[in-house]
Amino acid sequence: MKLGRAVSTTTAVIAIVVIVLAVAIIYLYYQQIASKPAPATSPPATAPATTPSPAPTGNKLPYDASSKTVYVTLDTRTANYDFNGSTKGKLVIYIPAGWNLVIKYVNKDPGGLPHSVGIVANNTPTPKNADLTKDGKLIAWAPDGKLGVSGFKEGIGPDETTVMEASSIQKGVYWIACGVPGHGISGMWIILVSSDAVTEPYFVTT
Ligand SMILES: [Cu+2]
Repeated sequence: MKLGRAVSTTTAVIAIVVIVLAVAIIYLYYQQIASKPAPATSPPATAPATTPSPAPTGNKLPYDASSKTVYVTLDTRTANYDFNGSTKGKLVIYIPAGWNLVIKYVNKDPGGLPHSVGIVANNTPTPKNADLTKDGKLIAWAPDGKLGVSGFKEGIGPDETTVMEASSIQKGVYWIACGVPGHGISGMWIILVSSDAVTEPYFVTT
């Protein structure tokens, strides 16, 4: 009886020790898991989608600050009524308010059409008339020569060059357009912005 009880007691003690150890091991095991950093459940934070793009600085245009004059060279290089490859307002020229603008225009139209260049204080967002002088006030144009406004409508032939000079362009938004009948309404116009917010002339294409 005594021996049996002793064995039984020893067994019980061993069992308790085993249980305690088991509990301790399990406890330590879960402690270890808990101490590990939580796995990432989402990708690292990236720049928010709403981050604004840097403001377009545009492409600088040559100018002379002392005479407040901006110099632009335009051409027609396709048979699609373009200025420097752009049509329908997709080229925008920005100049400081009140400055002068000199445009050298070269007609390289491979289709051989005559073209001109002029600044129109437009009263409609896009050309509505084949005759652009009916869509606003023409404030400068070339060729002029002795032709007057008819120079704007007749234009220059292929491979010819003309120079337009506009003085003290008041702040506003204008078209730079071809005055040969039907060309403006076909897309041959870009945009000129004269603004107090502009300190150095530049252009953007869209
Ligand atoms: Cu034209």
